[in-house]
Order: sequence, then structure tokens, then C-alpha cells
Amino acid sequence: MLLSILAVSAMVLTGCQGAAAPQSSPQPVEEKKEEAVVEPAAEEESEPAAEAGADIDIPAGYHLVWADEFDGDCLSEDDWNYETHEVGWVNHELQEYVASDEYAYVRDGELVIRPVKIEKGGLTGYRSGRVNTQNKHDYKYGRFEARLKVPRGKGFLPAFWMMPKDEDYYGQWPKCGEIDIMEVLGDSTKVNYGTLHFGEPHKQSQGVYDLTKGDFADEYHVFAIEWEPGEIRWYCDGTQYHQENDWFTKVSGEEEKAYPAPFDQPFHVILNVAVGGDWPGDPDASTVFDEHACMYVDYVRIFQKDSYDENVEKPVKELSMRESDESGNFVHNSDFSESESLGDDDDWKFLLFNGGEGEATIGDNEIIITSTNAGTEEYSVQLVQPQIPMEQGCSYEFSFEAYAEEPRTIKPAITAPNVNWIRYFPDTPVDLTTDWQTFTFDVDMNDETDDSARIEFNMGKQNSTATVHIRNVKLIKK
Ligand SMILES: [Ca+2]
Ligand SMILES: [Ca+2]
Repeated sequence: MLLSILAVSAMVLTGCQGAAAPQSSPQPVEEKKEEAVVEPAAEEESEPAAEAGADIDIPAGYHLVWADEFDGDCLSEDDWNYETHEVGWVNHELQEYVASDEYAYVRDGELVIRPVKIEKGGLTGYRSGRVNTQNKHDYKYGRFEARLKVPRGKGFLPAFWMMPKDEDYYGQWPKCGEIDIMEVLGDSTKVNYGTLHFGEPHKQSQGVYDLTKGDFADEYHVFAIEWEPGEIRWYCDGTQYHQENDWFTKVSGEEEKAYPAPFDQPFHVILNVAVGGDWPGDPDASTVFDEHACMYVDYVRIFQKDSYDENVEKPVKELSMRESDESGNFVHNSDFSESESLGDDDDWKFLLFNGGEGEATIGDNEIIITSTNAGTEEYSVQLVQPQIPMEQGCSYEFSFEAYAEEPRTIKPAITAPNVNWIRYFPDTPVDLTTDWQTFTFDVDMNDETDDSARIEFNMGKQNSTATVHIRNVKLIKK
């Protein structure tokens, strides 16, 4: 997720002609030293042909509207802007985006975005490149495609994505919308995420493409979306892995804008490599800033159909709300009277993340959670039940019984995995003693009705791994 919180316009700074390394830091530049002075004459000749679409495979039903094959010897400022942003501008990212051909440059037919680690006065900093086509190539609808190879290493987050030409048209993020075509975490380079952000409150729709063979950091792959009025489809190497047609935008307190807003305005393309921050986590001792830290973009191509029919209607959302049992309880296997798999998505599920270690067993009408390592996050040791129905405007009583073998804290919550993990019932510390106690909470559901909320018991990072016993978990509409 790439929050774009401020409307900072792109700044055009360096030019190719001024490419005498404008702010060459004393940083060693390893193999990158050998400049890309590869037969400039031949390069110049090949460029117009490629730009004219000679070697470009045009998908059926489309025509080419713009492409950059990166065949020149510098990034064309007729087409691209360098964006500059300070450290921590969004998502607690660590890099400074600097307008310099040191961090985003064209070489050997590719755009290279190169994050660099800078040690200065005992402090570590990072610089990286971010370029976009805002006000130079903005398009409404089309097929947006790039062939690229991603960096490898903990803390890198490369992205090929799109933002509106005019972020103020529907209002600042997330109201304006955002389309992420490729995001691959540097420490998990077989998995690509394609994501749509929109709404107010923020909602997202994400598809995941797992590479069964190869690695996004070892070979080039083609990432694309096909965006039409009322539908966006995500592709990797020609395989569709996600689609979405249900979105909205509104200003808080006002009516929703007419569908298919906000995805009915021109968007531009962005390419960048972030370093650190909320999602990828920060670089660690294993992270190497060498040529494998770079993103290599062979091309960006944009195609459109001859016409698009914008007369589309918002799909009617079909909710699948779980029924309660005869006592009014929406929780399945509420009293742990049935044994069940704790590894599947049906009813109870036990999860471990980020160093959490432990196990859960059902028996004698209770569930027992033993942990040997509390992990680094509250959710590192977690018992959950998904598919919980929460209806807007309703009040619920959420209750359970619990004790621990030594006094300790756990944190129950009711969350929204499909609505950006908002909390219908916030993570609430509950102090367990060595005796059974009943805990009861009132939950008012003010958000939009959700058929897939999730009850959670978070037991990680509580300064204790004492064994927890839970029984009689209930959610009842009042
Ligand atoms: Ca190329
Ligand atoms: Ca289960």
C-alpha cells in the first residue's frame, strides 16, 4: 500500500544534458561506474522505431498510445518527472527521493531505479528514485503495462502504480483513488500484489500473484492492468489474477460521487523503489545495496481501445451474512464442544507470525493456547474466527470466559480484514487471573455492514507466554 498523503507536485530538476552527476555523493558506485556510453549512434537510431511501435506487441482490440522503451541515453523529461520527497513522507519510509540521475537513470535500454545507503557522521540514511508521468502522459482507461525486474533484500518495496493527474478532483487520498499494478516485497520476491485503494473511509481490494516458477528478482516479468469503465483487471505475464468492479468515492458527510468515480479520471504512471517503512519493514544486516537492490524497467507501454462506454452501473453488493444459532450467538463452535482443524479458514483458526511460537488445542469445552515465544507483535500469537456478520446500526454483546496459568494480559478485538483492518471492537487489554472470569463488552456497529468481520484473541507481545484457556465465546445481537 502506497499512501499518497500530500499533493506534492513533481519537480523537474535534473536534465540529461546536465548529467555530470549533479549531486554525486562520495558513495562508491560499484559496477555502475562503467557508464552507459554504449554506441550512442545505434541507440539513437533504434529509438524512433521503438517509439513508433515497430517492435511492440499490440494486444488485440487495443492501439498504442504511448510507450517508453528506455532506448535513449537518459530519462526523457518530455515524458517523465523526477519526484522529490523527504524522509518519512508517507508510511514511515526511510528513503529520501532525490531528483538525480544517480537514483533513476536510463542505461542499456532500461530505466534503473537505484536505492543507495548513505553513511554520514555515524548516521545511516537512504536515497532512492521516484519518477512519474504526471501532466505529461495521463490517460483515462487503457492497458498499462511494464516489463521489469525487482530488487531483492529486506526493506525494499518497488512499485509500478498509478495516481490521478489531479488529486484534488475527488479530494485527497484515498478519495482520489490509487491503482497499484506491481508491488513486491524485497524479502519475498515470488509474490506480487495488485491493489486498488479508494473510498472515504479508505477501502482496498488486493489480488496476489504467487510465482510458481522463477523469481521476480531474477527474471523480467510483465505486469499490467486493463482498466475500463467499471472494471479493472490485474495481470502478471498474461495471467489475470485479480479484478474489481465495486468501488466508490465520497466526501465524508456527502453522497457518493457517481460511479465509476474515482476511477473515471486521467491517471499517470509512477515507478519507484521505497526503502523501509510500515509494510516491508526496515533494511537489516542482510540487506545489500548493490546491483540487486535496483529495479530494472525494460519498458512502460500504454494501450487504449478505440472507445469506452462509460454508461456503467455500480454492482449491487451481495452480502452473505452468517445466521446466528437459536440462542442468538453468531460464533461457531462457541463452546469448543467440537474438535476442528485450527489451520483452516472455517470457524476457529490459530495463527503465528513474526517470531510467535506455540500451539492451540481444543478439548473439554475449552481451547488451550500454549506459547513458547510471544513474538514481536500482538498478533504474533493469535486465535481468530472469520466470517463474523456485523450489521450497521446494530448493538452486540461480545463475551467470553478465560483464565491463564499465571496472571497475564490478552487483547481481544473484532476486526475487518476486508476493510483495511479497521476495528469494530478495538484491541482491548484484558487482565486474566488464574481463575475463570467472564468478560463482557458492548459493541456498537456504526460502520457499513460487513459479512466477514473477524473475532481475534491476540496473545503475542504481552510480556508473558503463560498458557491461556478460553471458552464460551459469544457475539449476540442486543
Ligand atoms: Ca527497453
Ligand atoms: Ca477451523
